[in-house]
Amino acid sequence: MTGRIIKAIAGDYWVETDEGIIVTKPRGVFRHRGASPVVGDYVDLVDKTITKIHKRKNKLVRPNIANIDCALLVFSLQDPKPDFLILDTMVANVLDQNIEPIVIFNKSDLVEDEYIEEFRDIYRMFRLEFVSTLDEASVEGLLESLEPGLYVLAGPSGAGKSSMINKLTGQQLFEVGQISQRIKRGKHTTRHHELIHLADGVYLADTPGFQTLELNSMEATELREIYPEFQDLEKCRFLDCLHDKEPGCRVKEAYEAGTINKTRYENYLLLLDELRSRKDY
Ligand SMILES: Nc1nc2c(ncn2[C@@H]2O[C@H](COP(=O)(O)OP(=O)(O)O)[C@@H](O)[C@H]2O)c(=O)[nH]1
Ligand SMILES: [Mg+2]
Ligand SMILES: [Zn+2]
Repeated sequence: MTGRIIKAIAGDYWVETDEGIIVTKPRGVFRHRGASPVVGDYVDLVDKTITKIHKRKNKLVRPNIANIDCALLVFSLQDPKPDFLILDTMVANVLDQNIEPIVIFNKSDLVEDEYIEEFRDIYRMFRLEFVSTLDEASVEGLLESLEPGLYVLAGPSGAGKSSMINKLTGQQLFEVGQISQRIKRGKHTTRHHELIHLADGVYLADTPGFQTLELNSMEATELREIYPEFQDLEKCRFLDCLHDKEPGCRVKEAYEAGTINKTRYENYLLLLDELRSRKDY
């Protein structure tokens, strides 16, 4: 039988199958190989024992969850204003792990409509949502727009992640206005992970992810590939162009002509430099 792990507490795994939820233990071998199953894994079961973990599409460490489809990247429009370098870093990290980003600009109640249009333009290449956790209808609209899949929510401190999870789930799972993102579940929290069922087929990891806002290690050529707006242009003169100082670079031309967003491109160069500085030349 095959199923998906939706909850894990101290070595027990709750697996959702066609025949309902089955509480299982993994075979001892997994632990020895340091390859324990995690929430989100698709697994084979024989007599209430996990015998095989299917190949993962991706896996995060914090939270320790596999096969994530989509990341809800929460940024506030105001208080604090969004840091575009952090936003671009998170988008790059997410795409690098084969996760689709949805950029959620929160606190729309604090800004004018023109301001919203500006953001809509800068990030038009991604799925965008403008919401306020103070406006129930906007959060419901967001929820209704989510396709089936496994979601993780991430974003900088103060953006409204805890407020958002509470509104999406209709439960007071997190303290609002606290730096710590610990779920209110008592003391046995460290090895407890559970997917929250938001709607038909829509699951949310029970803790905000990507606590580190540092760029993943990746090749410069990979970074280049995850900018959708670069891919739409004509080919640069050199195939290996990193869109920096190379002659005949269409990206740089588009930046100078104003068809590629200034901040997006300048932040791309910063991220590129960051990757280069990590290499020992
Ligand atoms: N005006 C306004 N304030 C919000 C909104 N969402 C959250 N907040 C406030 O922003 C602060 C940080 O929210 P919180 O959910 O703790 O953010 P987190 O650090 O990302 O988990 C709190 O004071 C919230 O009450 C919103 O949509 N509009
Ligand atoms: Mg919080
Ligand atoms: Zn180029």
